[in-house]
Formats: sequence, structure tokens, C-alpha cells
Amino acid sequence: MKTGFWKSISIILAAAMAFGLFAAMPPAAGAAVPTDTPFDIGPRADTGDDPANAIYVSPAGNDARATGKIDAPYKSINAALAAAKPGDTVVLRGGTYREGVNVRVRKPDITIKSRKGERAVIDLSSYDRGHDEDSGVYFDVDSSGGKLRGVEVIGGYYAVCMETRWDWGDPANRKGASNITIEDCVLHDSRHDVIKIKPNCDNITIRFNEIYNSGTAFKGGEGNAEGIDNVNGDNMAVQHNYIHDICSTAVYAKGGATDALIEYNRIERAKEAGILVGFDTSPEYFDLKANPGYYENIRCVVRHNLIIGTGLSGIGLYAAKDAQIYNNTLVNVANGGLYHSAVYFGISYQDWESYAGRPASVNPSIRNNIISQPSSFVRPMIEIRYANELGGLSALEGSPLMGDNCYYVAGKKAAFSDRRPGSLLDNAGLAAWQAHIKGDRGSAEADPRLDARYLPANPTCAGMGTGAGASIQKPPTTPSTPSQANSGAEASAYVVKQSGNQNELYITVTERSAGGMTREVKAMYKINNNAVGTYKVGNYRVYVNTKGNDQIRDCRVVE
Ligand SMILES: [Ca+2]
Ligand SMILES: [Ca+2]
Repeated sequence: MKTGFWKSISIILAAAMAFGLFAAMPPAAGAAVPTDTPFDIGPRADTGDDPANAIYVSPAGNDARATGKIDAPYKSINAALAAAKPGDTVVLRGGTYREGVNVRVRKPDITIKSRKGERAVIDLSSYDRGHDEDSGVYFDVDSSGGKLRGVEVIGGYYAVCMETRWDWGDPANRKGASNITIEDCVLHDSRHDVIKIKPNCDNITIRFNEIYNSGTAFKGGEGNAEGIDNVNGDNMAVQHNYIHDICSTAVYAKGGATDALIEYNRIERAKEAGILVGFDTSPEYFDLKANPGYYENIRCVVRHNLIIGTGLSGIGLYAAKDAQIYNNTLVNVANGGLYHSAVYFGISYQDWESYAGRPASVNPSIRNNIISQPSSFVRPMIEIRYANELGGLSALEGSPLMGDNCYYVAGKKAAFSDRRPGSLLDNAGLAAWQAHIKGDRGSAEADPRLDARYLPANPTCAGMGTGAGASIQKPPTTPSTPSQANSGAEASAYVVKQSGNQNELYITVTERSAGGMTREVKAMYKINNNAVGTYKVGNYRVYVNTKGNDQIRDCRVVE
């Protein structure tokens, strides 16, 4: 697909080559973030004012004479970090920093940020001798509470790495670097993963970044280099990022990662999958007290992502427990042709260890998604894998809870497959699939007619896909924790007047768990003046009375 992004890049490249400027061109610094996305992605310009305790660093600074004040900055970020106390902010002036080693954060609650209106670049594409394993920015085990904001990082083994005590040091303290926020950054051209989250690195928030070109170590060949690779880090939030041109999978959370929230990201051109809920992890990384069944992923929420152009599944589930996959839009996914389906149930092997668990995925909820595929697509929309190895491995236990999805393949019928011997279904149509799983009600096979911003123009798809309804909003400041145990649900609604007799009705159902956590399900319907009706919102039906044209006279969950 020739997107605006590629057009603009082509023009820049042509201009650069014509004028011989290519080598001297400054990094793009997020300029290539596409604007045809129905929610905000990529770095925000405002990195905040300098705090009173700022320690300044400048490429023109001098470590020997530095005070850290703005008129006597450090030259080296690591020298400033050595002088910093917990709670300090290291403010980087514009320009390129080549430390030759990790920028290594060893103390808690340190912020590293570009100065407002300036762009600092940490370039680790060349190394000091013997440091080619170093990352661009390395949050060491004692760096919890750290922040990285508004900085570009080029290269590194990982561009940004969170370190753990999982397998070394004091056995009474296995914690990793936690409560870290990476925001408004441009992170790219790492030799392996762009962002690495190791076990027990919990509460990592990654938002409003541009993340691209992983795996430069592989020089265009096959290799494992994710955009975001999370192995057993809990409560990760990945929000409003633009993640593109990834050498393997754009984002995965595996090894028993719990409560990840992955939302409002645009993922484009991943050679392998877009988002994997779980994958395949060596057994020694699992926390068997919290997760005795060796689930790769627990309670992940994947919603409102736009995923375009992946070689393997747009979204895959591997040994995933209680995953929720809703309101995502998938375009031209699983286009490699050989493996996976658009949404795929895969199998974990966990190193084939006799004691490992490799459970089937269980209790997934997949609803209100749009999958729009070109005529070149040859794989199923959904496939449940089965493997004969290790006594027989099923990718899913029971049937998935599904509904209100839109499936479309240009010029062809959508196909659905279940490879489990006890419930075989081979490339069947939607109606046969619905009968097979006794579900996926309310789903349609229809061209969503995605517009220039990937929103469905086909009214059959109202409430489906990313950006549906009133859900185009900023992310919460803290990741929400989803829960399966809903003790109640409340509905609210409002009307937006359109031309003539036409209105848009936005409905939100807020689920409350017994533990007090909340989760929202949203839908939008085109209605006429004074409409009264019952509307589907996720798995709920909500009665709304709009008598008085745009007034909400009554709004309640009826089932
Ligand atoms: Ca990896
Ligand atoms: Ca954990």
C-alpha cells in the first residue's frame, strides 16, 4: 500500500539523492508520523518546562568545569547522571550525544528529557571498544520511577532496556526496574529489539513514541527483533505509539506478563505479527507462584489499534488467559501467505521442556474488530492451530467468545479454520463458523469501506474497528487494570447533531469489577431525531431514549 508516509519519504529521498544530502541529513525526528490516523500517535511537542532541580547537559558542555546549571552544562549524559540525586531531572540541550556506551540510569526517580523546543539525540550506532552489547538508554535495576521523555535514541543492542534481578543477586530481591515511563521519544535502528522489558520490570508505560527499524544486526535478514519485547513484565501500558518497519513482531507480552494494556497504537509493516498476546518463552522466566499453569499472557487488553501490513497475524494469541481483543482495525495482515491467519490462535512450546505447561489459550473475547483484506490474501480470517507434538497441543480450549466483528476479503469469501481433531473445520464460511463456535453473533461479512482515516463508511460496521464511537480520547494517566469479574455495568450516552434529521449517538458501558476496577465499552450509532431503541454495545444491549432530538431521556443496560 502506498501510504502518505511512503510518498513523503520517497520525495525526501529523491530530493536528498538529487542534492547529495543523504549522509548529512538530520534524523527525521518523528516528522514521518502519518496524520491519516483516527487517534493521536507519535511524539507530542511539549516536553514540559525545566524544573528547578534541572541538571543541564549540552554537546557544547565541559564535564571538568560543569556545575550542571544552564550556563555550565555537562557534556556527557553519564557524567550528569553520576552527579544526579534521586528525583532529579537531567535536561538535554539540542544536539547529538555519542557516549559510546549505555546511558545508564542507576538511581530511582530520575527523569531524562530533551529541553522544551529542543531535540536531543542519543546515538549509539557506534561503540566504545568492547561495548557493542550496550543499549542506548539502560534503566538498571535500581532505577525505578525513571522517565525518558522527548529524546531520540539511535542504535544500541536495545534502544531502551529495563534490567532485572530475576536471575542474579540477592535471592530476597528479584525486582526489576519498574514504574518507568517512556514517552514522546523517537527510538529506532536498534541492533535487536527497540524496547526490551525483562521479567519483574512492572508498570512500564510506553506512550506517544515513534518506534521503528528494529534488528539492524540482521541486515535485512530474518532475526528476532521486536518493536517492544516484554517477557513477564506486568501492567505494561503501550498507548498512542507509531510502531513501524519492524524486523519481526511489533509488540508482544509473553512469559506470563499480566494485565498489559495495548491501545491506540498504529502498527505498520511488521515482517512477523502485529501484536502477540503471549508467544513462546523459556520456562525459567515464568513466575510459578502467580502463574502455575505457565500461561504466556494473562488478562491482556488489546483495543483500538490500527494494524496495517503484517507478514504474520495482525493479532495472535498464544497460551493466553482471559485476553480481550476489541475495536481493532486490521488491514492487509498475515500477508506472508504461508502461516497464521488474520487473528490467530498459536501454540507455545516453551523449549519442549517436560515440566513446562504450554497451555491452550482460554476465555478470549474478540469483538467489534474490523479485518479488511486485499484479494491477494490466501489465509483464514481466524485459525485455531493444533500440533501433534508432545502428545497433542491445542491452541485453544473450548470456543472463543466472539461477536460483532466485520470480515472482508476483496473479491473472495472469508474463511475460518479450526484444526483441532475433535472439532475440525476447514476453510469454512462465516455462517458455518458461527454455527461451529455457537457464537460470533452480530458479525458481518461486508466491505467496511474504510475511509482515508481508516474509519468504516459502511453503516453495517458502526461500532466496529478503531476510533468507533466517542472513544477517540487521550489515554488514562495510569494504566487501567481490566478484570473478568464484573459485578455491574452502567450505561451513559450523548448525541451529536449532524445535518437535517441525522444524529450520532455515542454510548458507553462502564463495567465495574468486584475489586472496583472499571473498563469501558463504547459504540456509535447513526440515528434520527427523537430515536428510541435498544443498541448493542459490545456484549451488552443498551436502551436509549433521545426524545427531544438530542436529549438523553433514558439510558440503561437492559441485558
Ligand atoms: Ca526479542
Ligand atoms: Ca510477573
